[in-house]
Amino acid sequence: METSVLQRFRYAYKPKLPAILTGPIEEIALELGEPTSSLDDAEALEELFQMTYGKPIARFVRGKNEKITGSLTVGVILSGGQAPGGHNVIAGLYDGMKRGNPASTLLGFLGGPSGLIEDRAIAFTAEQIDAYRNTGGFDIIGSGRTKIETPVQFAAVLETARRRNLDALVIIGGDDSNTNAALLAEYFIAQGSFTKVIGCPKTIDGDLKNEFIEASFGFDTACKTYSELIGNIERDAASARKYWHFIKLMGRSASHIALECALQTQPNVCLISEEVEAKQLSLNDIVGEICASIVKRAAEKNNFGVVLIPEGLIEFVPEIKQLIKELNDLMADHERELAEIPGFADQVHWLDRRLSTQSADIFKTLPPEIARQLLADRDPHGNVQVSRIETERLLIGMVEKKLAEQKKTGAYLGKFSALAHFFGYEGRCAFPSNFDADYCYSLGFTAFVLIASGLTGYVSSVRNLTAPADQWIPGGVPLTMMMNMERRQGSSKPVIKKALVELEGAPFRAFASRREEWAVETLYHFPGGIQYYGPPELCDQTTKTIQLERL
Ligand code: FBP
Repeated sequence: METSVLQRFRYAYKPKLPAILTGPIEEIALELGEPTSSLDDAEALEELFQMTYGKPIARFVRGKNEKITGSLTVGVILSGGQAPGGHNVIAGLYDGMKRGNPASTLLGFLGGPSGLIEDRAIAFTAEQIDAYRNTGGFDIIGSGRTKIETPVQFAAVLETARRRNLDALVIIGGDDSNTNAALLAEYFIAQGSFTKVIGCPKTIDGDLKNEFIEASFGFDTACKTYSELIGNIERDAASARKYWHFIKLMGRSASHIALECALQTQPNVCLISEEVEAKQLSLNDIVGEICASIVKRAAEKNNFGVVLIPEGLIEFVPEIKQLIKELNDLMADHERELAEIPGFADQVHWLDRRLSTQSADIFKTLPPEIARQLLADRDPHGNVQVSRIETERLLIGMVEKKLAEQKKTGAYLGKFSALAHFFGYEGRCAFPSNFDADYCYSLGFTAFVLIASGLTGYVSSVRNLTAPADQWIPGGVPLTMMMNMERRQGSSKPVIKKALVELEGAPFRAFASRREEWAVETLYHFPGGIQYYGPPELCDQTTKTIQLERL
């Protein structure tokens, strides 16, 4: 395979590790704390996780660990959307296993959870691992979104684990995949299997975090990639002085990415879905906020600007949320009937008679292409695929209309010309920043120590992330500690709680304290591209979000 110059340099990069993981391997011992409890719904979860509930937090200390040098067979999967650094989790796990015992084998199951169900795997060689070190993407073994949920699927995974003689399975994924890891850990013990299960916190969305998981990997690189692009667009906007750029940013549900990019680039407007929901803002209110900035800037002859829109916004607008809920139910209950209705107009007519009056009215006022996108296929979890809904275009259309009305009354005298962008896939497979490269390698290595020490039902955790890497604190957090019960597709299910943007949190407060100024003035920030080589303050810093959260 031909390689770029940067790729060759990145192959040679040696990820930094927490100090305890760099010493003699047999001196990494475990220290277990007090029993833990779940976030909420302790009784129900204790009942569901009779074997694994309430385990103690694990940390590593210098001491004797006789188990660590045993030979192991471990399987690993990448699950869900790509996030920069996945290859380094695998490399860290592989290197840890080989340091423990050169005879150990790491199997990579292909295409995500379905590779486990169907038992499709490769045994990694040193050459393969070397060809993917410090690179973006999940192409080393691929990923997938299949959910392991039916008894048949659980039994198939158990069969794979038995056939392959797996000492452990590492699941690299987001909240749903780590919920699956918890269920599998419990199931394996209940079935008398010795296979351990360890999760790793992945997602660019940044919504798998809590006191012990300070960040999900990939968030740092993805935000830096988007922020570079936003900064470039801001400079173009300020140079050409003729466009308003509406930029939708990935993040299925939480607005962490939009918020972090706003902190890095200081746009004129950044919408935060969690605030929209908390204040029960309607689409018209949101359009009003954008127009207020446009009108004020136009008065200073600044007919240009930048608006950031979180991908999940549409689902947080109360009236649209209700509409989506009704559509989801109708589409689930009448899947066949609806599919047999030939034309879009007839589908709308069919829905119109079944939606509540308020939802039907909203549905009819939406531009046809947006209405069509709301009816597109759901993901395997039954969610609307928000990355396919062009919220940025919906808002541009509504803003245009409102400004035209304001022009008639003389309240607005400027010119409005808008361009729509969507940044999502551009950031998911970038070369991991030094932070993500180091963090992921440490997460993989930590997963190995947890496995070798005989733990199951844990997520690999590396903390103290705003300090230099040698001061990071590796360990394990029981998966049940991060869980509560939530209603999913009509019934109460154990799930790892998604971390949304907290309106009382330091990152949002930092943004809120500056946004009025940004809305009127041109105070753009230009972070530039990710720097991989140079002084640590340029290359190793993580996100503003984590820096503010850990102050
Ligand atoms: P994960 O939660 O699996 O990490 O994926 C997140 C994400 O990148 C979202 O930001 C986005 O909405 C979604 O994946 C897109 O999914 P797909 O890759 O299936 O188009």
